[in-house]
Amino acid sequence: MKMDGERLWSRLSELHAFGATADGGVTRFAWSDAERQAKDRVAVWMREAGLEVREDAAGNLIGRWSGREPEAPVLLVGSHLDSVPNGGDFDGPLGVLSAIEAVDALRRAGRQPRHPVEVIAFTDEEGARFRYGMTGSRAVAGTLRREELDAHTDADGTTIAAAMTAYGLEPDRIGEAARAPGSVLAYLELHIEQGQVLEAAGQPVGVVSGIAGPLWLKFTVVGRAGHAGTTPMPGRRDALVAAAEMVQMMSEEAAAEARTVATVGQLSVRRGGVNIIPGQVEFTLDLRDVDEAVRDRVEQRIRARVAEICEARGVSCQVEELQRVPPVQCNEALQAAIVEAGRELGLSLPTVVSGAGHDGMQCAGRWPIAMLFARSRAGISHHPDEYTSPEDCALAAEILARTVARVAGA
Ligand code: HGY
Ligand code: MN
Ligand code: MN
Repeated sequence: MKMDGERLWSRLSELHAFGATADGGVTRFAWSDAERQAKDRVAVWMREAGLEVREDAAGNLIGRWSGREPEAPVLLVGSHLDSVPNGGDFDGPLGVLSAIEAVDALRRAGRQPRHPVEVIAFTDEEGARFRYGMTGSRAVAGTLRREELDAHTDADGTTIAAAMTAYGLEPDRIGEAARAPGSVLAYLELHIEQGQVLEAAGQPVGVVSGIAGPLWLKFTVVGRAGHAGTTPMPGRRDALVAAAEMVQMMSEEAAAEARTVATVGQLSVRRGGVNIIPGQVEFTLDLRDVDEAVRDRVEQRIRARVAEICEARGVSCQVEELQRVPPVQCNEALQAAIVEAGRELGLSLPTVVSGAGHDGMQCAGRWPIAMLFARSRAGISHHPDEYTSPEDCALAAEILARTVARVAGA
């Protein structure tokens, strides 16, 4: 079975054009024109690979290969095409394009799977626009409630529902994207590692054992605005100084644990001015651990210390939960299938834990999921410098193709 690594590489480069930024990254938000253009291009490639293409009620792009038993449970293989602001070319697209190459390689080898295989490009995996995320995979898992589409808004106050409507979808039909448990055999995803474990081990590909769960919280700190020149330091209720102490504390609380990570990625001063004491500050926290009990313990410590800082500085703080995704373990049998596929190529794949969240987390309770990682240079991701070599991309795609053949019965 021969993987067309060159075509995979050229298609990865071609997708860069959709949402390209001035400094070499991509910004391709869910239900945006850039995502639409990328999906239209990928749909052509899906059809060229002999797939029947459709978009579901959430806007997930799906290419179906019916297989010998069209009524059998479906093997879903894919990733996402949306990105973070100014992200890289590999986070998501590598998994979608490799899945298409896997189907094409199997077809060219005259193989036909027993189970239907569906290549899927989930929409809104990153959650970059609405600070929610994995919306397309939640819809497929059947856990996304219609009212959630009105609850999350972007920086302009546009709801997910309004963005979907503008994109040509009908939010009221979101339930039609759900897959009945039993209708899906498994979900497989090839993704870049976005960390440095594989590179440090000198390994091109790894099999994922578990995925850390992201908890996203929004903190709104309210103090008292005032004149920067006439207000003495004692007695100030400076919302930004309080927030700064909280941010420092959150980083310290995470660092005190073995694997917990905490990131404050967004912070804004409401009606801020050079000569105004900040009266209100909003910031986000992304807190993760592969062990949910540890993550919860750190979360409670952070909440308690936020209250202490409020008390000490005479400010108040409102905490809003944006998303809480439990960590998941990948299916053992599927991991073994990936390891076997690697062995066919003379590789003994290392096992890695995913610090990044992925769409499979939303489906883990409904059907088995598994992932394999391709090495990331210097572990850089969510940045224009994100890079995986053409050789590593092609090798990982080859292992994905062999795993698909094994699992789908081709
Ligand atoms: O945030 C994440 O871990 C993923 O990139 N969505
Ligand atoms: Mn990402
Ligand atoms: Mn991703």
